[in-house]
Amino acid sequence: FIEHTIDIREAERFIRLFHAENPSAGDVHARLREVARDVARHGTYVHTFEELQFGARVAWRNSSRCIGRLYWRSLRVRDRRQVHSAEGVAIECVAHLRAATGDGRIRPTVTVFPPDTPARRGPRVLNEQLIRYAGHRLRDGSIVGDPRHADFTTMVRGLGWRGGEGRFDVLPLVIQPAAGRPLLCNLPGDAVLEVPLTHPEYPWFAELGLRWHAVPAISGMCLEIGGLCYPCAPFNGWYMGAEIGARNLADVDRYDQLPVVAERLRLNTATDRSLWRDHALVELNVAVLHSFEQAGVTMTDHHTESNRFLTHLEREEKAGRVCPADWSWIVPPISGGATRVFHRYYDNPTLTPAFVHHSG
Ligand code: HEM
Ligand code: NRG
Repeated sequence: FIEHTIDIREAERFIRLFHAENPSAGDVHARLREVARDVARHGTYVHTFEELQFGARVAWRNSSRCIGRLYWRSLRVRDRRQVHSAEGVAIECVAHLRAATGDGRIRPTVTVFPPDTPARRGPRVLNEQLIRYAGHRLRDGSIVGDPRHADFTTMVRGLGWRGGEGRFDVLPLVIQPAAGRPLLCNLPGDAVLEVPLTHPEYPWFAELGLRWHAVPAISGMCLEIGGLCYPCAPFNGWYMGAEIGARNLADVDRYDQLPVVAERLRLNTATDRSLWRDHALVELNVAVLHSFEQAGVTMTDHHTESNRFLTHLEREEKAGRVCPADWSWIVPPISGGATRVFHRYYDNPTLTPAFVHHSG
């Protein structure tokens, strides 16, 4: 269990950061002594709610791939560190989705489950996001649905899932408790808000039968705060339209809809130089933004988000902090050069607290 004993220097650094940014939080030296004692005795320590909330918010602030960080201070933190059982985790993930979706006015939210400790590992959600569409592999090798999740779909079928065969079937949650078998849990329909896609000018667009879920809720990363690792800390904000319109529905290895849209638009797909892909991309993205707007579901566009991000950078600099940013993730996947975030470089040091991808 040595590997789960936390690094006291990481703990100290975090406690000092918390007190530096929260001067009213009390005596830093007393807290440092307490933490050092707990780590010496138990190999771990317990965050106060205020430390946890601050740690989660700063983990968002430090997410160098995220263009949406302007509102990092408003992240809602649901403290569920007492919930260990797979059933309990399932119930709280569903409650997270209901609370975060809020009829379409999406609230950035994170739910924090128990950390890994020397005595016991924390539970995990094996899904990459709480809401994802199945990719059904047919006998001829083709895939119906989202090819990105074909392996995961095969895996949950192996665990006994008897799901549909459609293009947009929501996958069940797979929860791995500290000990014992994984639990499968179908998400109740009212916890999964979806938006059918229509286009403001082309009535035929609805016939494509495209849709997407309202809430991106990443569950495949752990939250690292002060040397502690919370392996299950699903978080969500809202979508930027291009994530759906320029990637999920457009990528050749995802829903690959550009040829379909281009054909309906009667574009010349015989030559790359007609820019049929580019034209189809714009109409698909218009449809995504229009449909979410009509459905009253929070969504941002890449121009607005690019400007907000530069406001965020300025604020961070004024506060005397470096804001880490990864150009290749920050620049949107369409019209990069038409957004201001394209035209500069960024510092990108690795900072903690942080959200980190599970390493298997
Ligand atoms: C990545 C936007 C909220 C943490 C991203 C990406 C976008 C984005 C466009 C790149 C995704 C991609 O290319 O696949 C937004 C917007 C938000 C938001 C519009 C609205 C509020 C949040 C919140 C958190 C967060 C609440 C955490 C508390 C992250 C992280 C990544 C990321 C960790 C990198 C994910 C990865 O490595 O796969 N965000 N975000 N974001 N965001 Fe945000
Ligand atoms: N591109 C992914 C989601 C990645 C994170 N994006 C956000 N996060 N907007 C997709 O599902 O398309 N967020 O927390 O809001």
